[in-house]
Amino acid sequence: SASGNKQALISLSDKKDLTLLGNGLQKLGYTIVSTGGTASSLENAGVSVTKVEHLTCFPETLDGRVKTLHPNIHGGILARRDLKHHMEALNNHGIGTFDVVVVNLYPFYDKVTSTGGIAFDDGIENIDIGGPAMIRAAAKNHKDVLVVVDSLDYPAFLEFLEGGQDDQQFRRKLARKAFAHVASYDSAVSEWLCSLRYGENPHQKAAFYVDKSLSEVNAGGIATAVQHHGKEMSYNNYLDADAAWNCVSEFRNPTCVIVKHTNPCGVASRDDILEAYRLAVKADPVSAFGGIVAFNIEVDEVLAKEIREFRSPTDGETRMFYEIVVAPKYTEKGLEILRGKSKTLRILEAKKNEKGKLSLRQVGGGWLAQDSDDLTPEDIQFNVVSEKKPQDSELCDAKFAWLCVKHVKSNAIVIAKDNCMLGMGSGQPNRLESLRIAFRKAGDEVKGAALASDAFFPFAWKDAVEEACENGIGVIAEPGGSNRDGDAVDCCNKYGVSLLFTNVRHFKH
Ligand code: 93A
Repeated sequence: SASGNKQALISLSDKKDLTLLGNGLQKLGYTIVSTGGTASSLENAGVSVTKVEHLTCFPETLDGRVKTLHPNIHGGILARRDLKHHMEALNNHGIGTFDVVVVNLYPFYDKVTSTGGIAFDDGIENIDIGGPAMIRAAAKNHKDVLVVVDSLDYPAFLEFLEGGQDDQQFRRKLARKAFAHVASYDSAVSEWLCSLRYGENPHQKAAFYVDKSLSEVNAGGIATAVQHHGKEMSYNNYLDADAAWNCVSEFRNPTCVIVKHTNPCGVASRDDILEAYRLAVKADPVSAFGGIVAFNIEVDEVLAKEIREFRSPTDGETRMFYEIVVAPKYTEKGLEILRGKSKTLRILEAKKNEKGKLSLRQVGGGWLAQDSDDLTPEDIQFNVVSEKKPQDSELCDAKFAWLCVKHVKSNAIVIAKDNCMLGMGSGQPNRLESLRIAFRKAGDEVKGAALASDAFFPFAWKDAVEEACENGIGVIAEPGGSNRDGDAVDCCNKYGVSLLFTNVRHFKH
């Protein structure tokens, strides 16, 4: 040090065994330099101490965020004792060297995992910056600076100083421990930052992890979406936004998809995106309320206004409310208008998902992995197996319904016409029930519409296919492959309905 005394820098959040440490160092003739709280504790224990401020000639500032971040501190730790110009630089600035650095960090982990949790801002304040900087500096210069981060090491460390023998192995061991300590500290911060408010329900803790294996250039999907506005994304928000974005991304023409609880409840494609949006809402206005609205084209001023103003078709009065709008792009004006819809509305700008990725799901004690379901209608043959051949428009409707049904939970039935989903039935344990729900939702617009089924009609084929035909469906698309296929064909022939087999199934469990 400047005075010729050896100097120790001590800054501890956890003051356990501080007296042992302070007395030990004082007995060995060390000058002790400390931050505010540590200095007070040492003084109370009768150990003389110099305050850091005395060296920095600067008060601890920004509520303690800046205490030790100063060249008079870090110069004293980092200077190489074997380099003349380093030591000259210290001399010129009146900086003394530190031989010992003892630091433990703000108890970030304990704070954020404490029962009842802590507010986000409190978590942030518990991220230690100055402490890790001192620890890393001392560990880097461990050849000449001893670094201690664990009170359990105090006795061995004091013994080492007393012995007066240099031992680079011991110094290196402490340095390694110091870097490991800082690394795990930073990991805890990083993990905490990816945590969500809660999981599917408020009593479930949750976190969001981004897949770093995705290539930087193509990394798309909800994980990399930019949030322009609105409340923090929740666990369910991510699930629903993902479902909406995956579905809308499949369409080539301007399309709007509305999702509720991961199922599309409204889908429409139109050259005029305003009309597509209105139709998607109208498909099921009750479900659309509080849903996620996704577009596959830019949201401009006009569309944004429509989203902001559109009134629920259920009463013609209440403005529609949404959790999230997701689109590939927004105009400045469009964004501004959407921001004005509500404080909470989450506005996401997403890039297309990369294809050919692994999809993972958890079951008790393990993981299920599979390729993502990337098949599009272009990859699929719609083979006519009925006497009646579908008209071009019917084939078009069947393909549209097929794209929709892929994104509906099994058992999935979709009824569509003129690039618009009229009704859907999802998640029922029997296909007939899904079909009946789809018809109920579609109302009386089904004449000549297309019906898509994510899997073949098995045992209950007769009821299901017959009901579809009786209800006036014009074309049915299904994978085929049941040993009752012949009966389905006969039934469609009886009613003059077109039947298409795709040989492809789109289960979604
Ligand atoms: O807020 S900080 O990141 N900024 C600093 O400059 C700084 N210097 C030391 N935290 C800083 N510390 C930390 O303060 C130490 O790591 C230690 O945990 C704590 C000790 O403060 P006190 O001695 O006032 O109790």
